[in-house]
Formats: sequence, structure tokens, C-alpha cells
Amino acid sequence: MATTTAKSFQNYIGGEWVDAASGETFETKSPATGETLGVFPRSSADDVDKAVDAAKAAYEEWRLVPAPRRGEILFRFGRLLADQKDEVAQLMAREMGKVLPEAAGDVQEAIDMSFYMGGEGRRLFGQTTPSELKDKFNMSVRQPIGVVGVITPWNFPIAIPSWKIAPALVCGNTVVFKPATDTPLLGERFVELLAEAGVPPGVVNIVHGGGGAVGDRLVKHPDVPVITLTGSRETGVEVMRNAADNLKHIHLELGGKNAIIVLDDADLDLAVEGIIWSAFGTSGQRCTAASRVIAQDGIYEELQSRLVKAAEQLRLGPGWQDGVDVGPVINQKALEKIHSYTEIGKDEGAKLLTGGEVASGNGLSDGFFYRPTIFGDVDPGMRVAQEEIFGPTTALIRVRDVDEAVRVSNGIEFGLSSSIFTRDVNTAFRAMRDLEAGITYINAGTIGAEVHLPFGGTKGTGNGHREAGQAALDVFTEWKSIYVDYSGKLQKAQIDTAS
Ligand code: UN1
Repeated sequence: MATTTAKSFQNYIGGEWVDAASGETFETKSPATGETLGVFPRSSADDVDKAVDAAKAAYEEWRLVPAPRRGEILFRFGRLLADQKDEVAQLMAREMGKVLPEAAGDVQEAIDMSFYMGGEGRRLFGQTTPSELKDKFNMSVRQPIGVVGVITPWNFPIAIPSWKIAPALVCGNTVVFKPATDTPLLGERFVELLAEAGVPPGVVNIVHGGGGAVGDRLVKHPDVPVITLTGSRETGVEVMRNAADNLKHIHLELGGKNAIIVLDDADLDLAVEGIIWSAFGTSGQRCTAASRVIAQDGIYEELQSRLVKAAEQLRLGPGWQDGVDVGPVINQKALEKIHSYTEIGKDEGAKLLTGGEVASGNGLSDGFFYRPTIFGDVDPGMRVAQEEIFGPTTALIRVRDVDEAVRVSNGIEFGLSSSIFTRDVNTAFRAMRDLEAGITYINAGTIGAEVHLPFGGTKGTGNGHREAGQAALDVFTEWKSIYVDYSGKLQKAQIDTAS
């Protein structure tokens, strides 16, 4: 392995590129080939503390920069990203593994978010309201909070940082960013482009390293009042616990066990396409992936055989190769976890219809490839129908009617995305009301959220917050209510209301 020739990268703290205090490093490798793509600082609490100090100092000026000017930096960032879209997508196919069209979509999502949040610089609306008293003016305004700790996963290595960093910045906060250790190269590129777009020194800092050292210190640091994390449910719970003593604002985007319901009256061709895309796109490594398919009796057999056929036609390979549908999964640990669920499903009595094995040969042996896997005859209570696998595995569940379908769809601890294929408008509207999830799709799969609507989930998927859209602003601002009395006399609220 060409470890010695791979390029070395640094943290970015207070506008300077610097090594970790310890001098330790880790490597990022392509999940498709095992090739080493870069060497990164393995940071510790000391590095985090320096980055927080820089962000805290920079906050004093940044919060006073007019919001439209802050937005203009995001516009410039969006344009730079658009100019380099193909190159960043290529990098993503190599470092994270997703296929090129999906990688380009990931970058596009960040471009969209940067422009959307750039525009917020000229909105950030509050309210003005009448007062109950004469000659008095009332309003509410959004205020920045301070240093935001941004902890992101590897599955959307450009999009998800933008969902967090763009709104944090336009609202007037500064940022310490810890990207996933599987995708530091993309995190680095993101910050490089922000710096090029004109973000002042200290306003965005990046500290590479693991959750145990870097993430933990960020979460516990008394000068980081906001933490935004996309990750596993377990990590989310730990973050809330560790942040409790400081009463931090915690925004969590956690797991999913999303289902697509297919009723007897559905357009089956469309449903098959939607399921294949949602279950196996990004090798199933999306929080919004369809890891359950709930099919009504009348179409169950037909749907099952069409899905198996379609899954077996998917071509596996490195994400950058033409004609590849499904790239590798992120690392050896993920591959093992995904395969362990195949064993669990078989032991539970689910019927393995296709896949269920590591793919090798034909240039796949150096990477982490797993065959698209479908289980049939799955009982809704089985672990393969309850737990997040985060891989190319989906479970087919048979139901009698729409009521049972909705009950099964809701019968999990998560509540991120949901979907129903039906031609009946009444059924569709009932599902929109009754599916317990932050997102519901009608006649489309479970993936494909757009940046101007709230993104997030109910129940075990989060803690009540949303990112993207206007809702994101609530994570990164505090409301202040302001009362201006221009009567020249003391007027007592709730008391002097008669005059
Ligand atoms: C995620 O998997 O964490 O709707 C985000 C989608 C994408 C975002 C997924 N736009 O699937």
C-alpha cells in the first residue's frame, strides 16, 4: 500500500493549517480498492480546545457582520462548489464509495443549501406584534448563540456538513467541525472552499480525529453551547447525557428503519423502481433508506419476484466506473455488521431471497462490496425488521390491508421517512396523517429530501429538532423578545391596560 506517498493534511484552526498537538495521524482509504488517499492528524482534546478558543474569539466580530454579508460568503461558497462539482464528486466516489451520479447529487445538495441559507441572510425573519399598551412596540428577533460543534457522518460527506454549517454561519455563529474519520478528505475540501469563499479566520475550524477524543471534548467543552450531530442512536443518547451538565442545545439526527408500503392498487412498475432506488442507492447507507417493504397480499408475490429480478441486475463496482449501480460499503466493520444481519435474519426464520453475501472477484476483492439482499416472509417483530442495518438489505413484510400496513410501518422505534404507493387519494391522505415519521412520500421511495423543507424524524430518530428549511434556524438561534415603550411613562403590563 502506498501509505508513505499519500499526501498529508492538517487541521484548520484560527485561519492556520496546523498539525495535531500529539503529532499522531490516521489514514483515509478508498472503500472500493483499499488505496490510501491521505494522512490526517489524529487530534486530541488539546486541539479541540485551541479550535474552540479561536472560534470563541472570532465570534465577537462575526456576530456583528450584517447577515446579508454573511450570506454573500455562502453564495460564493455555493458557486465555488458548483465550479468544482465534478471534481468533488470524483473525490467522493473514491473516498466514500458512492456512485458518481449520487456523489454529484450529494454535492448539489450542498450547493442548494448554501444558496438557500445565503438567501436567509436577507430574511432571518422575526415577528412584530401590537402591544397591549399604548405607545409601545413589540418584536422578536433571532440572535446567534456562539460556537457550534458540528459532528458529521461519512454517508453524505459534503451535503450534511452544509446542512449544519451554512445555517450556523448565516445566523452569526462560529463553528468547530469534526468530520467522520472515514471521510476527512471531503471535510477538508469543504473547509478549504469556505476559506476561499471568504470566511474570516477562526469562524470555521476543522479538527480531525475520532469521536472518543475530538467529539467527546466538543460535547463536553463549556464554551460550545450548541452541538449538532448526525449519527447513530447510541451516539445521540451519549451526546445528550454528556452535554446535560452544561444544558447545551443539542440537535440530533439519528437512525431510521423506513418502510415503503405497496398496496394492491399501486403502479407496480413505479413501486419496484422506487424500492430498488431507496433500498440499494448509496448501498443502503442512508438514514432514509427503505430497509422494509410492506406489501399487501394481492401483489405480494408479484412484487417479490420483480424485486428479486431487479436487485440481481444491479451492477456492483467502484463508484467512479461507468455503468455501476451500487458501490462498496464504507469499511470492513460495516461489511461485517451487514453480513451479521444476514445471519440474524436466517436464524429468525426470514427467507433469504437474494444476496446475503460479500461480493468478490471481478475487481471487487480489494473493496467492501455486499450483494443487494432481500428477505421475504419477514415478521414485523424480527430484528431485521426492527434494527437499522445501514447496508443494502431490505425486508419484505406481508399485510392484509392498509390499516395493518400503517400499524407495521409505525411499529418501530424510529420515525424518519415513510412512503406509500397507492392510486387512491383518500388512502394517500390518511397515510399522510397517520404515518409516524418526519417525512412521508406518496408514490415515491423513502429518499430524496429537498433542502428547503424540514428534515428529521419523530420518536427515536431525534430529539424534536429539524434541519434544513426554515426549521434549521431554530437550532442555531435564540429568540429574543424586545419591548420598546415610547410613552415616556411607566406602563405596567397586564395592569395598566384600561387606558
Ligand atoms: C441521510 O441519509 O442522512 O433524502 C441524509 C435523502 C437525502 C439525504 C439523506 N437527500 O435521502
